[in-house]
Amino acid sequence: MADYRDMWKDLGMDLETHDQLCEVLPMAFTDVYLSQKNRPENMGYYDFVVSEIHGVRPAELVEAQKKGTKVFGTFCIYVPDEVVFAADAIPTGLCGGSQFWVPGGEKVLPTNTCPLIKASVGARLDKTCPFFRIADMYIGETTCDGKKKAWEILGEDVPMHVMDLPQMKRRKDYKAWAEEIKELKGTIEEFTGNKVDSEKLSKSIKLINDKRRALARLNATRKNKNIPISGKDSLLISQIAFYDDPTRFTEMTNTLCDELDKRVEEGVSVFEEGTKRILLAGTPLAIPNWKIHNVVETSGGAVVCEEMCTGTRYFENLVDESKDNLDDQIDALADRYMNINCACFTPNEARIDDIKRLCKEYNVDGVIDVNLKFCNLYDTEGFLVERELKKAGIPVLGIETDYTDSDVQQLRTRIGAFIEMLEK
Ligand code: BJ8
Repeated sequence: MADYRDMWKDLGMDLETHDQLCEVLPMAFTDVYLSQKNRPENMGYYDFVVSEIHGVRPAELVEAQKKGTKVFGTFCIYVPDEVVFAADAIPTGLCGGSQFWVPGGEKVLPTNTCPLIKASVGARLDKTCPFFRIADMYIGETTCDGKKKAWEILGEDVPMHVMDLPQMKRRKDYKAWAEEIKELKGTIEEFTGNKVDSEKLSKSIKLINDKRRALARLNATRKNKNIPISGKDSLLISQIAFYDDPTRFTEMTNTLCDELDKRVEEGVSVFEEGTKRILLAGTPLAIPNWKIHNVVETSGGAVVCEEMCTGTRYFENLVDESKDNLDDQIDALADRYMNINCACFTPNEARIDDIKRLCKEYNVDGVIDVNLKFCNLYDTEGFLVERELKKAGIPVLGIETDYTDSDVQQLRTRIGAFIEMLEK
């Protein structure tokens, strides 16, 4: 990575501790990613973004701030980026996916909190992630109890706006979410001093839809018999989508898709014929959490789809682009976002329908239902997911994991046995 120490210092980061993180990340990346064979050439862009993960994009955000642009940090895919961009501000995803940050979170949170929350809080309080330092305001949401309480702690350290996400999907809940989006718009307008009008919102709806289209195109290539890209690489792209500049990201992803389409035409696969096709369902995998993909793809399986927030929940369904006034556009945003099926909703049968549909679309041999330790929502919903998949004749394995490496061997044994069972 180039030298960004001055920027990190100006951001008030703990440089000494941050150096430790900078030492381990490239090793993990080399082991998991660069060791893969026959990767698409255009993965070079994403490799570069990761190699400069705490440099290039943070530097762009800092530059934008110098010109008066505000940066908003987000933690959940229900938060509409469109509204932030429409106020000439920049959103950036902040979910923490590294064990490195977990102890910092545990200083203020109960140990039995999910690692995603602990890492996110630790990254801020320990001052070891530039993105967490750069964001002028955080946008939280009331999805799970752990997050709700974490916002109160983070809110003592950084301006925080919390969106009240309904937990049912009745008509009145859609209306309530539209009201929350309006309130968010008001907060952002006040904080940035910029007005959101329907023209700007229309542009940002198109901007984010284009990103979704590119991701959908990428994922469509994974439906083929010959799989032109590994699950690991696809996951990396999803993770980068959360914080990269959307215009550039869309362009680079479409360029990659051109290469993947060509691979499909030529029958190129990164996996051997007969490799079992696995769908991962469950809790999100924030960067640099590549553990399960790595275990699956080094145990004779191919991850072909993620029914996750770092997967289909992020890019499926577009916002209606035909609306031309603010009220209708906000309703269209509410409609699209309320169609995401997170386990924080009840009832949530639509998520099970999604998984079954995805299994068909991606021609899946088996599902691994992944739960981040201490996520009660997905853990509990896992019972219904697994029961319904079994009923539908789809083999399923439920696993629980965290961000440590302590369970890798055990996961290898269980996932290896599952894949072997699929082969019989
Ligand atoms: S839409 S999955 S990003 S809430 S894993 S913090 S739910 S205890 S991340 Fe999530 Fe939005 Fe839902 Fe997606 Fe809580 Fe569970 Fe932790 Fe979670």
